[in-house]
Amino acid sequence: MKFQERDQLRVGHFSDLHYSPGNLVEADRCFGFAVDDAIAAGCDAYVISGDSTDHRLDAHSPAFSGLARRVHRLACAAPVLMLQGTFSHEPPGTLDVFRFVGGEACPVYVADRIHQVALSRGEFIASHGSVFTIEELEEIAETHGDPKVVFTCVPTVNKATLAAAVGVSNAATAVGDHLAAYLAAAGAINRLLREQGIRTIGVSHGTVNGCQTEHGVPMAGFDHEFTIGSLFDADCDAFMLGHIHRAQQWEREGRVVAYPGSIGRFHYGEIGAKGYLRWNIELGQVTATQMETPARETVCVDFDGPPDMARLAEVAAGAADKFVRIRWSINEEHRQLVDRDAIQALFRNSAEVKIEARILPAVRSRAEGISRAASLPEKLGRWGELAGVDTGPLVDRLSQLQNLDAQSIADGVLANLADLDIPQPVPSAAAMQSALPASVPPVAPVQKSAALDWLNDDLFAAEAA
Ligand SMILES: [Mn+2]
Repeated sequence: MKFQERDQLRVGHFSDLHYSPGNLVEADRCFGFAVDDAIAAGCDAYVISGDSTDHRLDAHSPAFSGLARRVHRLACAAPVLMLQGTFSHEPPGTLDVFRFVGGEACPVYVADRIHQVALSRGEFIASHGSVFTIEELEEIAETHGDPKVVFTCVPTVNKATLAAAVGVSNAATAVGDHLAAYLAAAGAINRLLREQGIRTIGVSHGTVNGCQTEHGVPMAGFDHEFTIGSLFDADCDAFMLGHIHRAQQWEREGRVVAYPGSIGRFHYGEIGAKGYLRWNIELGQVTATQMETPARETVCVDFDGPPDMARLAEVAAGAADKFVRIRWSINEEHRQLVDRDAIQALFRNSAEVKIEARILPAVRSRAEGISRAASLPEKLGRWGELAGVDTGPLVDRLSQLQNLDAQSIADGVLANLADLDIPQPVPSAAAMQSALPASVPPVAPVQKSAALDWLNDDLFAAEAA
């Protein structure tokens, strides 16, 4: 058999294919490339670690048949193991039909419960319980020959089922506790297998505490499925993970835990290369090499304010055939300043231009702290501070309004006007020319009295701005 011819075991590991009508072009270009590449490399087995589909798919959708065609192609070359992923992406039962997609040469095995499964002479033999018993392993050795690899499968855990068993408040952390206990139990069997020279592979779909998402966000918390420690406790040579769309791996004593990341780039702003993992599994010396897929290239430009057209022109020059997302935030009253058609024209050579404008509603904040001022003059003073207005003269007049009657105020104003020595009204230039002799010197233009500004100015101009 193929397995016995060489010491190393080569596995092609794909994950998070997210086939759907919307993702079909990207998913199929990338998965198609990966399948061809892995087959050309001559892998001994293939693993798809969850989220093969993006959501519930109709049987007649091109996305579903496209996925089936690729999986069938893999199964014509070597045995395939498909793991159940996130239920919202891959509703339970979605993978059932893939059991019939196996090639003439090799089966497709669907792992949708927590258990172990041996691959022996091209055939998958599952454990009855969650781990193999010694008796089961002996029986496999007798009837099928020594397994070349034993998989420990941990598909997505149904938290609702777990919540029913351990209570809602404990369910989040209980997932991690239960899985850690299971992985430790599987570790005992895996150590036995490794002693006999049998390769062991873990396959799961979930979040490792401390991993990093495709957006560069570290996942840290107590409600994640795994810790790196619990995964290494399973004592598998290789632990193949799905769920997180960014490729990353951890190594300990020649054993490796790794996410290949999603097969393609399904969202804007994802960092890191996309691909599948080519595993080379030798006892005590495991490597997982990322083989890059031709994922689409995205360009993201963000502006805090209206978009800078010069900068956009620069970006557009290097964005031919790329997927471009342009975002800006702009005040409501300035939203019309942005010429969307001009932006579309700049990026006419790009594969896609996605424009996301965030319109900031005009918020008129009231004078901060004004409510804490005790008296009206103090409130006026605070308003003046915030609005940059000298409130001195206003405070005087406020005091007059508060303390004097209307007649006294009017008398005071008139007395002030008399003191100011205001010139008489000036006749028009035409009237002056006809009525006066040519020798009369021109009258200087009247300066408006500074003291009268407060009567004419808009006192609330600053507030309304
Ligand atoms: Mn996914």
